[in-house]
Amino acid sequence: MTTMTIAGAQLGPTQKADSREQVVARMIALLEQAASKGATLVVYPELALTTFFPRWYMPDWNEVDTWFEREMPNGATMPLFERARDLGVAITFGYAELTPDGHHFNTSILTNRKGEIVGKYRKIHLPGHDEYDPNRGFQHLEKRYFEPGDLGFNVWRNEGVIMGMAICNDRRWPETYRCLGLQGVELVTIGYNTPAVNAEMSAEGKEKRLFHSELSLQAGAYQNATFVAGIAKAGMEDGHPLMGGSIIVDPDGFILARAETEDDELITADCDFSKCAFGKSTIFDFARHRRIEHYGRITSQTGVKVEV
Ligand code: CDT
Repeated sequence: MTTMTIAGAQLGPTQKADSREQVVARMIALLEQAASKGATLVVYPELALTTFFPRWYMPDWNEVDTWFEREMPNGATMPLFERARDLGVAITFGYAELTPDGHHFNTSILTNRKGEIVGKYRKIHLPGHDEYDPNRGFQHLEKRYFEPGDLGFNVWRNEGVIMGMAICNDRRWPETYRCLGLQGVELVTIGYNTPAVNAEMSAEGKEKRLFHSELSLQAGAYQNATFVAGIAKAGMEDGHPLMGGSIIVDPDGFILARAETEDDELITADCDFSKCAFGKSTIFDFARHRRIEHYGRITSQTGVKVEV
């Protein structure tokens, strides 16, 4: 199969008091809308089942763990998996994962059209900080609540398409897309929760943040000749604004679909995956043009070293 209608299910805000069951009902409504438009894959945001809880400082880990899922699917999400299977729609969504041996990850799963999980990704680029920071306008405690992902950047051949996942801040790092591009990726799905303002720089607002998001998603798509779906959780959540701006991008970097609201909103794009071949066999034919003998610093050095 080389063509597929992809749906991005942007979610509006989810408040602290909202239950998983309430959110799953909204996700199912978007899934049904997607199926009625012929979509066979629905992409949901990062931490889709809850409010973006890393904005809250919690000293008590028993409280922290209430935001995590111990198994997937579970009682709350089973109706989503079952409806997706009945409609024949693959899904991908993010959630906070607590493993049986006590590890905490910011995770995303991918299913096939039978509702079976075929892929899992654990967020590698965790932004923010790990202790309460009184100098910030609000907290972003991902480094406190999650460990860096331990699964690497992988791809799966799912429903005839080579798919890879990344989560939110990963979309700003070219290494993310290139690790997937080197495995022939044709669709990268990326859920996100991006505050509409910068906690450390009050002058940076939504317009610039939306630009940076689009810039990153479009560049990642073009430079790796892949489709990219970047799908937001948006709107005023617990009194804190999250930007929307969900988009689906083609392998030339053009935006095929864009969300207009900061609410639950479905966007769709008809994706012809044969379009990935041109870039992959010409300007971004990695085998012919990459010069890995000069890229050693990428993996041997983390921070900047000025030596001149
Ligand atoms: N969820 C997530 O990764 N959000 C970040 C915000 C960065 S500001 C600490 C993002 O890159 O959108």
